[in-house]
Amino acid sequence: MTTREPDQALSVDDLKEKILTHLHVSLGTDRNKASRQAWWRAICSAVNESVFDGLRRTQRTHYKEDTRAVHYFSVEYLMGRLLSSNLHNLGCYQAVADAVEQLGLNLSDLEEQEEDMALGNGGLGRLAACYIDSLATLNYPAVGYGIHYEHGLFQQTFQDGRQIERPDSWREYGNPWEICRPESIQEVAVYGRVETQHDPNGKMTKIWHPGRTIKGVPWDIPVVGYNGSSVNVLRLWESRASDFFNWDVFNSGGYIDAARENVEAETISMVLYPNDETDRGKELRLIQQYFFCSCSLKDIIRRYKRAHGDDWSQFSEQVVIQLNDTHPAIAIPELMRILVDRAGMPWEEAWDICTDVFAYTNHTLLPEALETWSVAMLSKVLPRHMEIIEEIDRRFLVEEVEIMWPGDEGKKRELSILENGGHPRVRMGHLSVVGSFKVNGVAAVHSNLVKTDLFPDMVKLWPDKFVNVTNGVTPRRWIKACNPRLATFLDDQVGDNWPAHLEDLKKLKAKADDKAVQKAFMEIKQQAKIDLASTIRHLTGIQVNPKAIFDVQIKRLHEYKRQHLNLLHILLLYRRILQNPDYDIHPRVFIFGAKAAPGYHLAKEIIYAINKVGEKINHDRRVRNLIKVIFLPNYRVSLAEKIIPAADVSEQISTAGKEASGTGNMKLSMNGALTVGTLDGANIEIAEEVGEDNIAIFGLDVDGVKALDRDGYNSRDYYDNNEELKAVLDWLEGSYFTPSNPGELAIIKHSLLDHGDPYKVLADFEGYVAAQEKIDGWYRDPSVWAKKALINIAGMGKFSSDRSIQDYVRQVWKLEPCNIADK
Ligand code: 26Q
Repeated sequence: MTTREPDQALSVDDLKEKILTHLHVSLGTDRNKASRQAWWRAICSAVNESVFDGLRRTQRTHYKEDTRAVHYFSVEYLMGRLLSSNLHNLGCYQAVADAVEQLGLNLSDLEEQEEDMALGNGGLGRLAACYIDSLATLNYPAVGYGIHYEHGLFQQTFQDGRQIERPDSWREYGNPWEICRPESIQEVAVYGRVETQHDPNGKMTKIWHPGRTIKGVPWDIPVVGYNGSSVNVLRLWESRASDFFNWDVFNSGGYIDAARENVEAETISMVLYPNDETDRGKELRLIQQYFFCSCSLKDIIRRYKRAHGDDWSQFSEQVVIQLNDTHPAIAIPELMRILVDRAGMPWEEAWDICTDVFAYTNHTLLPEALETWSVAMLSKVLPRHMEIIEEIDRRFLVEEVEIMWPGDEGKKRELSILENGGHPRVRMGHLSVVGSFKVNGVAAVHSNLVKTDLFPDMVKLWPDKFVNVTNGVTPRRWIKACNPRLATFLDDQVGDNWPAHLEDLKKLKAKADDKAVQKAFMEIKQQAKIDLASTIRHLTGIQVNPKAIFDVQIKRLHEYKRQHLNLLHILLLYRRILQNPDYDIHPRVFIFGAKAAPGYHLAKEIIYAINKVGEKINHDRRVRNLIKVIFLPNYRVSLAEKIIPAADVSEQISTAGKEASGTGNMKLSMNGALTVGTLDGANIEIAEEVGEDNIAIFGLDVDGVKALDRDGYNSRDYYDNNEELKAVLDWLEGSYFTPSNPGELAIIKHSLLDHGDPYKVLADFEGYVAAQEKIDGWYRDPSVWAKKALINIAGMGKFSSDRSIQDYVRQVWKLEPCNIADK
């Protein structure tokens, strides 16, 4: 399996031999008794021969050439499974599949042995994973930095329709993809106090006497680029008790205390926070963020010093750090601390370096999601950083704000990094904007709102700082690996360069009218739906009709994403079917996948409601199988890979202005699903690419939402004026869906009528129903449908994460690609 010259790749026989050898020498077992788990591991070990060699050559080349590199800082990476994607990127998927088959096994079956690496919540974490794939594919020197959580995002099951969370232990029995690097351990300090000293010249120095130190142990996960040239690394830090630690206290009380503190140190990287309101502002989360930022910065500086010694003058030419939201923003004062306190650099010089190194991506406008930390807590956990943040703020207000708006105290209050009040807080978004040379949103509309609504005055100070980089997804995982039939079809239609040049898909547009092409596409979709139907049967016991429209909403559960709008439409169809035995629609299967944050009560009630309504509908013979409702448990990357190829309809129905971009919208459209969507996030750009005849847009746009907010929105008006809407909302209140607990679903009605319907569900209901009717009409003519689906695929070139990465490189990172040497 050489990664460079696929034509000289190992033969199937060689692969068989390698797999068997690893079964023997790495797993210590034999083909007669090997478990599937052992076979899977043997395959991984065989693949790793190429992966690790590519990693070595890449690191050697980057070191020799002393290249500028991007360092992607993210508290989340949703990598999913790695075997299939590594095999595809190495160009040896088919050869390994053949080898495995000759060994009497099936590669797809064995892939199911792999636990998802679910070190993230949703879009932001999956975006990081797509971006490191593209960076390696495009040969850009890059390192992903993050946290080596012991437990990833919770696993979800349903009990009587309610979400139950269980721990996720993705590496309980070891993970073949990661390499521990004890030679690169870092020490990180927290707590303690700051001492101010003055030297004889009157120069003030600050000495932080930490309360505790923690060890950061790096685990490297190789990231294989498509076509296997670069193999970059994802470096994740695990916390351990420091070696400095006082184990040798001989009295027993001290020993027990020492053991307890060790446990606390190891808690830091124990679990991923599930994006929960109730977790905001938690001390452990702050320590997690600081822990990985400090380890990563020290790692970057160690590597820099190896080439440049104590000469800092080239640092910002060699290093750029991308902050994936504000979660790693504490890296800004940490770099200042290292430069000023440790390297003895004057403040101004250190600040110039910082503001040449950091760039910040914003992923949300929702006020409740904007991170702030209490000054009290920051002062306790990171006393020196709190002082540095205050100094950054002081200088910012004097040197920038006062110059632009002299004497304007209101402006200072609005722009200050510190939010003053009884309990002052640090606004991490403000800190990130002040400390970065570029700030970007993740879709055109979102980037504009970042400028107009979130940081309007920062834009006046630094108009060129704000840019847009529309999100993208890797077509390797999201078409080639997850939908092999479609991939082969695309190879035939547009040539096989599309995985690395997704714009090639536009050649498909000219063929969208071709009946034979349409038929081939519809057969591929049909096969994928048959596969998914069997997965659904397996996971839920429910039989669905693969000829029905597969209507998919897969994403985290949140009111702004409006899964309950989808539910209201389902209820409307159910009611129409019951009221009119001749009611005619094409059969539809509504498929949901979503986890709710454990402390988000209403989100969990929406899951419960969908499950209860589904139970009723799925068992009601009067429905004549016209509609089915399926909520697949434990939505995650590997389940998305099974659902997306089978989707006919993609639900992207967030309130306009709330979904920064969305990325599932792109994955679904790439796989030939038609979008029912609002003019929000990247939906707007998808609509531009595919044309308005090929997407079902409905509802308020951003200005419409703002106008309602301005003029006063009364959801009751919609309830009173739409008889069907009223009927379905009232239906939720009774005992129809929850006979043993009447009124259990009323909370949804109340949130929409009595609590102001903050996400304008009722305002968009009528438009949504009309859009769904349009979809139903289109589906009735397979040729009309196939043409629209093909035009969707043809229009997805823009949404490759390769294009996003090129946008970052040109607008922000200024990197050069680096070819990897053969030796
Ligand atoms: C914050 C505080 C405490 C605990 C957790 C968090 C937390 C964790 C994760 C806050 C936010 C997140 C994740 C946000 C996210 O996934 N945003 C999505 O980012 C995608 C990639 O840009 C966009 O496509 C989505 O629109 C956006 O919602």
